[in-house]
Amino acid sequence: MRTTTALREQACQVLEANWTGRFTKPAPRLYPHQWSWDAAFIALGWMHEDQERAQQELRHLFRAQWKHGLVPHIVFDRRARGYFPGPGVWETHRSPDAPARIATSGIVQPPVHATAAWAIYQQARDRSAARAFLEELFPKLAAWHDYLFRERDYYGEGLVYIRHPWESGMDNAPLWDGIAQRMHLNPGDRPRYRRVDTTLVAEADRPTSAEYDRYLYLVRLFAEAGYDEARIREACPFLVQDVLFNTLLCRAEQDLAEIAAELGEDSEPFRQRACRVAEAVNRKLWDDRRALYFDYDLVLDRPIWVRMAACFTPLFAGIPDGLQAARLVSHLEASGFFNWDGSCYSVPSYDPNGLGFSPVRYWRGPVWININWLLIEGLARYGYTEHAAHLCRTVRLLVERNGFYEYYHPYTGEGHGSEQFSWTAALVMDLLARRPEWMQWGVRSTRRRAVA
Ligand code: 9WN
Repeated sequence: MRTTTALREQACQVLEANWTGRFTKPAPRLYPHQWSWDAAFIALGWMHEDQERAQQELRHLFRAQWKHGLVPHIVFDRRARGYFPGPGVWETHRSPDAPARIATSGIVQPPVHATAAWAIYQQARDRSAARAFLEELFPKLAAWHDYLFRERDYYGEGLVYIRHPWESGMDNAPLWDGIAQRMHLNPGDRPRYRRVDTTLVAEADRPTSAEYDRYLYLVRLFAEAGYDEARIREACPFLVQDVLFNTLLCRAEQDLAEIAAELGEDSEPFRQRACRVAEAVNRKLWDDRRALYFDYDLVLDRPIWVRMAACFTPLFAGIPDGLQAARLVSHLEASGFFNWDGSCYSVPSYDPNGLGFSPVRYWRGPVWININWLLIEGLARYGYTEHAAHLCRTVRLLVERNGFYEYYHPYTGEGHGSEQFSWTAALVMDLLARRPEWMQWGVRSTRRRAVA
């Protein structure tokens, strides 16, 4: 057993090692640029250690914001090499909205940024610097959310859509299998490329080549459409209203309302938008019979009945009412996602009984710390403190025994993907700082045994 101080220091060393002087890389070699939702999670760790770096993380990302508000999922670092697909594949110069001097991708990731900015402000020791930071970021965050509602909630339902699996952050989740199968690629549609990821980590951990073909097919479609959202909407075979994305947007709108109020701005429009998203998630994505939230495929006009850990995350934004929350928690316990008895490190990314579950392949089963962090906060929000504490202890066990990996085997706890993964370290730092009693090694669950 390590002391809390030792664990915190080790986590901090991971962030320090991945700090480039301008932003923090998600991982030393596999991800050498800046990623959008990683930046927000990483800032949640830095804020306990170095307020300036937490602020710098988000500032660096928003410097690459497109003119119409889009925050790109990758901001490329000119000095870094060794990631595919790089700027030459994205061809963002085809869009009049892309920044002229900064190379970026042309898709987005879940909007966790207002949530991170508000948390940084609340934790800040240097209040005046934090206020200046909030004032600077507020219009950019508002423009980012405006872009999402304007371009991605085209039908005015209160739900935004994603147009690429990478936009969900859960790249090869079984959620997308049905859509991938519908994307019949002719020989001429299959882009020629050489992957780098499988030279850096085990091939068995990563998405397959067939999945990559489709990721790149979509990127080419976007580039050829000049990143024009109307043209993309017409042609794109992948248009999904995702539970996790909309949940994080709902929470981000709540946090943007807090920021607006703190700055003396009108917070009402943000509160109203948060309520609209919550209502729409409950109206369209909640399945009352199955007691779970499901993604919605806009192309086929039907739900995607695939059970991911992300299907439980509306708890994080306070979207379910008390009864729905109780049913969600019962479902979590009954389904194999959550185990009091230690038979599985909770919570795996995908249903352990689901078709195609894999304990090692990326978003098809392994435990990811960011999803667990969202569930911990969501369960705590509704008063399920024993459940939240149980997850905190399993997170601690995973990193203590195996290190700060990108993801973990749910049965052995073995680390997979990249080592020295930044958001794993950052979110452990956050839990150690804000949930110290739950992160205590050896504190037994008042209900049943923690993972042993
Ligand atoms: C593609 C950086 C990113 C995370 C994503 C994760 C993975 C990229 C990749 O790494 O995606 O965006 O190359 O596999 O799935 O959630 O933001 O850590």
